[in-house]
Amino acid sequence: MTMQTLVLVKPDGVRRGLTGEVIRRIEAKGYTLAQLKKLTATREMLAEHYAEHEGKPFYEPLVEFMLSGPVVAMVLEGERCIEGFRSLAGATDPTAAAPGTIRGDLGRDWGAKVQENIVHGSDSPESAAREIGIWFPA
Ligand code: D4T
Repeated sequence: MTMQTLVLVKPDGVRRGLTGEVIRRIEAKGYTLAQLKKLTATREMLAEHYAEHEGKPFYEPLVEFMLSGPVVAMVLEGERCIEGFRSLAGATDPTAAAPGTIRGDLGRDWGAKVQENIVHGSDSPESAAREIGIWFPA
């Protein structure tokens, strides 16, 4: 089966008008956009999506941030697209993320309780399958 990954342009990326720039980088890299939609998440979706972070100090700020506006959700396809998109996105902390990456070029620390880092990408085939089920239910 073709490898797939879930990508989100988070509320900061959508608010700042960076959706097109993120898609441009994905397409320029050569991955296929299999599905795309704009939506506002619910608390239920985020509780599932971020279950691994429940109880951490940044969990509540993270959920509030992800509820603060619409996101653009995408399913990408392509050989090794999970690691490929993580490489395009760069490190979680946008201050430390390498220049040339989405977070390194377009993100910064705004002094908030949670890092606003523009995009999310699944980190394994298992996460991708689980997350695609949350954002694109059958
Ligand atoms: P996502 O999941 O958004 O693609 O980001 P990462 O895979 O790079 O990071 P993550 O799941 O570890 O964290 C999810 C989300 O929480 C924010 N965060 C994370 C934060 O504000 N402070 C922290 O210490 C960590 C670990 C950033 C992304």
